[in-house]
Amino acid sequence: MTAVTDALRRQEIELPSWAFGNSGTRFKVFSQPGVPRSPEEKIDDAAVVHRLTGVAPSVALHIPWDKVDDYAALSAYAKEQGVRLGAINTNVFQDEDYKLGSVTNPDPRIRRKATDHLLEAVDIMDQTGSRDLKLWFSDGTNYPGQDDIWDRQDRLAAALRETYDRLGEHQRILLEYKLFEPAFYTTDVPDWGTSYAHCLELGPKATVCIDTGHHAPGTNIEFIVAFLLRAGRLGAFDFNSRFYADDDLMVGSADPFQLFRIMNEIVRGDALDPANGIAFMLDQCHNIEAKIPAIIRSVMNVQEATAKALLVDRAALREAQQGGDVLAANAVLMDAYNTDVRPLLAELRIEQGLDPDPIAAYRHSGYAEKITAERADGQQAGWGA
Ligand code: PSV
Ligand code: MN
Ligand code: MN
Repeated sequence: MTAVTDALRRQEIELPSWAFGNSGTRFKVFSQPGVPRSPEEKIDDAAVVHRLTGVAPSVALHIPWDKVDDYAALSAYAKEQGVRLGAINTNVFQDEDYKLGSVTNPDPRIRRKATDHLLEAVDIMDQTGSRDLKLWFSDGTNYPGQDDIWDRQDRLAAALRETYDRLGEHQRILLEYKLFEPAFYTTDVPDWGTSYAHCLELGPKATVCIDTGHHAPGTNIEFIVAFLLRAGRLGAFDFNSRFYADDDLMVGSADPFQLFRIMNEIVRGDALDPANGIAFMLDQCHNIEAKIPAIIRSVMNVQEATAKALLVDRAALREAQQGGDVLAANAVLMDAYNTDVRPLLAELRIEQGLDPDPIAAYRHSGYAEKITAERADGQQAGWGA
């Protein structure tokens, strides 16, 4: 059991700055009282989540939503709050120029502008000390014949190469894929295979980011996890839940069994420890629920799935697998999944000096009332912008 609790104690989950701001759908952005008005206030909120859960020590930034004059100062500010700055996310999807694409746009001027933004993000990483540059491209086409698929791949490869060559020794690219949306006919990085192929071409500092909401329904995500881990090219997760498309709901809320199966492959591949380089990030929007407790809930859901995956009896599983005992092998996994790990996690929190119930602790903390009073006038740039 100590191996299980040790692993849980070392677990790290990165929070997205944008999850704290207002968000919505294409139909309506709903505003909530007390949302952060600045990158500093997003960091304040993330630090609260970390203080209550003990496992969320870093915050991913999104540029330009989190643009500041002095990133080293922002990094120092985060440190003072007890957290650090994590991945830098780029934004080449919210500009008139990008209607027909960013780095794959047929117009070389627009491609230059988009690539310059990626390079600027690496400059920012130099100042924040971030390791990861997360790239998600909304690029694609809506109609057959609209543009040349092959040429767009060439343009993408050129922009990625330029960006890759700008990386420092300890920096890396996380190349995220998404099946569709906003493009509806072709997407230039639609799946893990495309991302993986570009990463292979680029070199060892390029790895794949799996956003759990970015697949066709029914896709076996844990297979992708196993494949990429084996190939040494899994860099990160963007965790969230979906029922239909890119729903960005709380991770583990729609299909906790899938989250367990993913974490089971992570444990199988010995990839949980932060030292092994996989970034476990959330990428969620809390359109109708209170944001900070929703993020706490998400962190707890990841912890619960992880604890269950750690409880899998690996020796018994291997024995059943090698003996061809299908039912016994499946039973080993199901026994772990069906274990109630909440008492174990509550105990672990008490041992770490935390409240065993982080959501109740948040409700009693008065923080929600405090930010509602203090941030009466604000809406920070983000999905709600
Ligand atoms: C858009 O689908 C998206 O949700 C991607 O998953 C990115 O990671 C995120 O936005 C932030 O750019
Ligand atoms: Mn994502
Ligand atoms: Mn998404």
